[in-house]
Amino acid sequence: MKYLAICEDDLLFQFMRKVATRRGEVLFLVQRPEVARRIRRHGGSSQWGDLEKEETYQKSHLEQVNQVILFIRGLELRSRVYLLLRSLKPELPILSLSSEKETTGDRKDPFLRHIPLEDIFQEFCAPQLLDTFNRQKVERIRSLFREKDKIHILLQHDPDPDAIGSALALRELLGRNRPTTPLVTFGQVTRPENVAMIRLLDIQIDRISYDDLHRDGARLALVDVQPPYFGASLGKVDLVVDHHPKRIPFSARFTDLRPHYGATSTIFTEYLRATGMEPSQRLATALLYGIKSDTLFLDRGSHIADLEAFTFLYLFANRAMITRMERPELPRQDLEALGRALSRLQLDDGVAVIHMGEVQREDVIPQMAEFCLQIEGVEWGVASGLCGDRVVISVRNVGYVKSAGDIMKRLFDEIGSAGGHRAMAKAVIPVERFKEHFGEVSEKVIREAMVPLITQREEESGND
Ligand SMILES: [Mn+2]
Repeated sequence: MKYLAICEDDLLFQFMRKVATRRGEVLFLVQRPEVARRIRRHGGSSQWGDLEKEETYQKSHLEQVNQVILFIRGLELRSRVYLLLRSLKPELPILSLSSEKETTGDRKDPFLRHIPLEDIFQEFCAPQLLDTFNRQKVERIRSLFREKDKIHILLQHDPDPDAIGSALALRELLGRNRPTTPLVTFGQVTRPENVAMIRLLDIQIDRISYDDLHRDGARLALVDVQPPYFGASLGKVDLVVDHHPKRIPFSARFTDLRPHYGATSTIFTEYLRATGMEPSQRLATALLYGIKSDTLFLDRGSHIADLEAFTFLYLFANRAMITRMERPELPRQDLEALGRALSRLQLDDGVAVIHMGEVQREDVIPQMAEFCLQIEGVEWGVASGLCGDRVVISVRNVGYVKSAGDIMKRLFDEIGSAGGHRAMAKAVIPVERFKEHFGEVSEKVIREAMVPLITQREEESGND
């Protein structure tokens, strides 16, 4: 392959030096003899001449050239050189570099490729700038804590994969471990996928009370959430790294908020990359799952940064394990309880109600409610079970119907805790209180309490 690089000075040579001196197949054609000499002094091959004269190209053996790289900044000279080249060799591939978007030659010329210089910067220099920016953030984060400090990494009430992945990454960046830097929450992990995640990756999340947040001088770091989320004051907050917009003001010693990012895990992946740390398989899996679930597989509100972080993590992560998290398995005993319940399944107006009796693991209940939605004609899935001394009821619907959260609140808020969103809700009621109120814990009782509220038409049920 023979390349001819046509340029005004040796800047292009500096860019291409590695290729140009190693392969020796790039001839630099410049206008001034001193530039040609400079290129030769650095090991390149060069010629000089008037770029607008045909004889210059004859001397460069244009007939043997396979490709031309054109790097002339002035638009007029560039156009004249382009036209001359075209008249000499109509099908010669030309790559043109310039600061304009597209100017040289004919748009329809199939053998002309144009690369704006800004794209080259974007591709190769911008990541470096981002790296130095992130490295500075990491230095700042590390300087926040002293060695003997205990750090609580506080997550939202029902920690999700993005928060969990981010918390693990923060711990890694600080070079710390579980005892000195525990993950804490005021609530607990409930979604089956997230329960599967912490089980498969052996992640411990401790429940904490407001009173214990700063016990024994413990420091406080928040990831994927901001202090106002918690309602009550958290005391002194050292760090907040999040991708949600700052709606309510708060103060912290260090904040890094990037609302245009799809996931907090993306920010932490950038931190890790910038410091040259290779994530362990466990950490990469957690972060990858965090990005994947928060962006609905790079769909919702995602950013090019999410895609780059995803690509980086993909190599290190255990993808088979992510598949297992997304399809959490049912424990055997619970499967039997489920089989019995399914055989009795009765549908009322698109509502499937299943009572599983005693279950080993609470997360099979929401999993079951979700499963019910896959049955033909079902718009609502209601699953319940007994976990120790509590009745747990989980509801899922197709989303464009009444609010599941409202119904659960109306029915169970007085005797237990109940709530949720339009499409998913949950109630937890002490068995004794449930019995006092409904007589017994059975499918029949739950069906009779819930189905009328679900199927009642809006106008009958008032304005909700
Ligand atoms: Mn998030």
